[in-house]
Amino acid sequence: MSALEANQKANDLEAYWMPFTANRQFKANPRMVVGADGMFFKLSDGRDLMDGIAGLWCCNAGHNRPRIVEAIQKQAAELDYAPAFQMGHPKQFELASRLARMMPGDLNKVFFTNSGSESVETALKMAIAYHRARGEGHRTRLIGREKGYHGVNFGGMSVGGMPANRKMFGSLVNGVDHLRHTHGLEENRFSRGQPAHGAWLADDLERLCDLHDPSTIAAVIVEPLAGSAGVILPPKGYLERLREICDKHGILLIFDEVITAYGRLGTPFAANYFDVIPDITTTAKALANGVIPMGAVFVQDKIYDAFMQGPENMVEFFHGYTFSGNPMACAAALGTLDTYEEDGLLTRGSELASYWEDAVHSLKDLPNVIDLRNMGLIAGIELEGIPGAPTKRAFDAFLQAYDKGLLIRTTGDTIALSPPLIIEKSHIDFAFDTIRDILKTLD
Ligand code: PXG
Repeated sequence: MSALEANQKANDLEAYWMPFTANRQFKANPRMVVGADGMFFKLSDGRDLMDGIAGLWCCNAGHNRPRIVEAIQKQAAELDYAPAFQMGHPKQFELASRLARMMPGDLNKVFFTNSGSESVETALKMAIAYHRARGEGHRTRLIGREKGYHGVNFGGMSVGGMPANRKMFGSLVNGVDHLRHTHGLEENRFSRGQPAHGAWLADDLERLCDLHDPSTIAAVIVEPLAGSAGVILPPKGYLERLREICDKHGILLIFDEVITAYGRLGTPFAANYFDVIPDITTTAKALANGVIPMGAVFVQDKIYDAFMQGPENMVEFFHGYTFSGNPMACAAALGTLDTYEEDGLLTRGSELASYWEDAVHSLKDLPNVIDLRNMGLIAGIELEGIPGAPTKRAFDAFLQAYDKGLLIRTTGDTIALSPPLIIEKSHIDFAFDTIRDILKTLD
């Protein structure tokens, strides 16, 4: 192969099957990122693109942060990999201890994964195995929620409630049921922050307990605030009520905090924000600032303790990944936590939240805006879909924003924003001025 041919092959877009992407549309008109710094991506055409979504809800400290870059460089030269099973390295233990100290309640034990999807599978397996270890092997049923997103592996897809993510993949995991979602209650439209109405929707868990008998239910998994389905907030009192019902029936409550953990709501975790403590919390994304794939599952001491039975030479939990707690990811996460701490990022969202909220709700009277939702540094801008062409209006807004130098995310006909937590007021102004301009003229 000549150098020219090799170069052409390297630049060929055909071989790569892109995830969650309209491949043919993209390849006809690619949008290529070649660099990033702070709040901005650098595009292959030389333009800057303001990152309105922290990569994909993961670069909470912004891009190219020196602490993280240094930590990774140093780690690569010192210890590239350590076997994950029956061997350890100091940074795993340091990171787990530090994370456990950050978590509220008894969520003191930490299991490492490489993604949100893996964190979810880990949590679901822990829940079922926990009950079995305590002699309640009849508790195998898993309860998710309509419109929930818990990643793309079989367990997470099954407890998830996004029809497009499920329909192609057969009968999924059996023994799963779903709570009703909390979206679209007429009386909650244009709520600032947490909506007032809908705590009663948590009573749906009682309905499922009546139907299946609570003794068959291992766990309920919900996102405290659902991101992927279009920024759906929990009504006031809803999560508290879920916690109560789970306690009443001996069911574990899992919070999937893959997007809410590490400062997104202006508190370290959503559990802090809502003051509701789950039995298990799944995280990933911003744990290592999106720089290296990493996830962490937090469990209450009682869960870990239930596994620590039997002969001490036996593996207690037959689960784990080759890259669980790998040195590079741990180094990146430690550098990330240093950065969060030094810049006060885990609570910065609360300082900016009211400015952000005003900016979101300034869009209220624009054409096709049917709801606005905000919490911490998250916004959902729901547009009226074009009849017969769902998702088109929001995706057109995405393309126009890209042309104007702003990266947004759309799901269905909702625009979602979740910027790096280093965002300044001037960036917020730019983002909402840009979106306002677009919405004024969008078809
Ligand atoms: N749980 C939740 C709550 C998530 O939001 C996952 C699990 C899966 O994580 P991984 O790391 O396996 O992708 C997620 C992922 C979006 C968007 O724009 C959201 C996610 C991923 C990509 C885009 O809404 N969430």
